[in-house]
Amino acid sequence: MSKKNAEYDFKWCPGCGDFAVKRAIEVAVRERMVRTELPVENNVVVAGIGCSGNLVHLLDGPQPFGIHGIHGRTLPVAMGIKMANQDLNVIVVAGDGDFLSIGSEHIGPQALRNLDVCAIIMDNGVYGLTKGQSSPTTQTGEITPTTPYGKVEGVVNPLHHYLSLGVSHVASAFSSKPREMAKLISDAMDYPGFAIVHVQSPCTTYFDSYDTLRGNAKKGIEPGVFDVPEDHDASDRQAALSLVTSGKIPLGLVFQADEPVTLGQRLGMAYAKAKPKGIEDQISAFNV
Ligand SMILES: Cc1ncc(C[n+]2csc(CCOP(=O)(O)OP(=O)(O)O)c2C)c(N)n1
Ligand code: SF4
Ligand SMILES: [Mg+2]
Repeated sequence: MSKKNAEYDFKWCPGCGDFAVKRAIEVAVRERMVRTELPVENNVVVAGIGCSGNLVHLLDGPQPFGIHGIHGRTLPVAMGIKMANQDLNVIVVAGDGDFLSIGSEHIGPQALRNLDVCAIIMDNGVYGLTKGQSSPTTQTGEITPTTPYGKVEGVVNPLHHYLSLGVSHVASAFSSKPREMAKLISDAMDYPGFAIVHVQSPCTTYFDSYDTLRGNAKKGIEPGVFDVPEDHDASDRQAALSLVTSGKIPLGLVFQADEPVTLGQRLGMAYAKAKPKGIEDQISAFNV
């Protein structure tokens, strides 16, 4: 993607929504670097496996740290990084398959811990990298290589899922609105706690959903997204739940818990209560 960083080169298809997500993250990271005067090395990108995972190669020029790790395991890796150094700005990037299918078991525990990371999920309703299989956000009945007679399962509503699991900060974005997305990502990075920005990021090759999201008057298709109303109270979980079950996808800040206590703070409080043991006590703890 970058002439300046040829060694990080990779390919996305023309029109892939992930281009806009990459740009929005770059804008948000650059803005944060200027505002906080922290170097690029203060940022770590933890990527899942998928077309979306290529976002680990972020900026032209100096790069943030990056781990292109294991499919579905971005959150455990991010937790390890955060445990080693609370001061790092950890950005998780993953696809709908990576985060909501194989990786879904990690969302609830990290919500309960309030792991202080910003997760950006690129939802294209499909497994893009492996050539178009159905994902948790593929519509029921959709024909894909793994569902030749139509998908038989129901569909995950990601925003509802995050709210139900107790994620502290939930925002929703669309790759056709990169400026708004950059602001939502910037706010999510600043938020002290588990923040998810769920992005509608269409796959132009296997499941082009631009028309269903943006709408297409010529084809008689209504937009599938709407802006979060200005009077929406993002601290109200019930209001957030109503918003995400309206039948269309809200774009903007959906929910934000007030005064969150992060995992780092919780551990700090627990450590303060710990009574350090001498070496003899530690060894005798292993005696049977
Ligand atoms: C443990 C494991 N299982 C399965 C795979 C194969 N695999 C690679 S990417 C992927 C799905 C990617 O879909 P998604 O996360 O939605 O990313 P996208 O390519 O759509 O951005 C799968 C199943 C893998 N690499 N590792
Ligand atoms: S296959 Fe889909 S998700 Fe992957 S790069 Fe192409 S358009 Fe993007
Ligand atoms: Mg996908």
